[in-house]
Amino acid sequence: MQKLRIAIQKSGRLHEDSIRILREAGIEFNNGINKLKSEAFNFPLEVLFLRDDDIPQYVEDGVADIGIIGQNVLVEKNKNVHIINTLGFGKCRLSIAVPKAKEYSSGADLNGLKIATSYPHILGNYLKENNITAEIHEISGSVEIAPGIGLADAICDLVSSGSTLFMNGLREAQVIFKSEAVLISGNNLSAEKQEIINRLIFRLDAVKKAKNNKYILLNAPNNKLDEIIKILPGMKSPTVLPLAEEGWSSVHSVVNENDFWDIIENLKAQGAQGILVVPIEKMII
Ligand code: PRT
Ligand code: ZN
Repeated sequence: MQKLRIAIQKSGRLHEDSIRILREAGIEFNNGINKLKSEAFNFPLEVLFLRDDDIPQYVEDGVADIGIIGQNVLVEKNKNVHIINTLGFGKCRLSIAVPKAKEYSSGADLNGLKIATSYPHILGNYLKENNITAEIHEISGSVEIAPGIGLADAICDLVSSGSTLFMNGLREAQVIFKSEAVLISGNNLSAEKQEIINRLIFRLDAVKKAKNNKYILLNAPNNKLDEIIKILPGMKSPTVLPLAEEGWSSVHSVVNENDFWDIIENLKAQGAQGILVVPIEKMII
């Protein structure tokens, strides 16, 4: 039987979350400490541990079938691979930053500047689309120190909390790209490998849905049941069970994280009591 090969980051910001989502999908393997690859014990998957920058090329070449990387790397490397799922972690933005004291009101203020970055492709496209003429100075690391040492007038780098910019006397002027970790795939995979990918995606989706939803249990007076059921959509419809105490029922349902507090307030207003909310581990609709 064929095995699917997935490339994940060997060490760095995406390493742990990449391992975590595979484990949440029930796939067990040894992690990549001092290892180049690891075979899953209970799923037809082989995990390759690589530098994130190399993953798009490996997936394009078919050395790995799928991979987990930041969209920033995917777009910068511009390889012949496609996104099959977004993964909800590794969120950051690629931004142009200028020294704190420098005036910035629009992209036009970048004209004539020298901008240091490790993302020449994404920055180049942004400048072209916005008719800005600036010089791109490509450097591979410690981009944030470039203005301070006189290497550039501005930088274009990844930002999450903003504290690196702050500590280097820089100010975020313009977000040019928003990124999160994605699952990518190469082209022309065998039907057998595609089938394994489908199984993996099914599991990842079940985990994602579970995280976005909560299981809710409450006690409702029977004379308010109709109103309470209207507030709780459930997967099909809520479960209603009689309580030992006359005139009361126990209602069980699933609610979405986004509507959560509105729903709780409405339920209380309708006389619901003893409301319990519990996390869901996996959710298959
Ligand atoms: O060794 P390898 O090449 O595999 O790793 P790497 O050093 O190239 O990448 P790594 O581990 O730093 O980041 C991997 C991926 O994590 C990136 O490609 C992004 O998709 C994602 N990510 C999310 C980030 C950040 N947040 C982030 N804040 N990558 C880098 N940073 C850096 C940024 O470059 C800057 O130096 O963190 C600093 C800014 O952070 P704040 O919080 O101070 O704003
Ligand atoms: Zn890297």
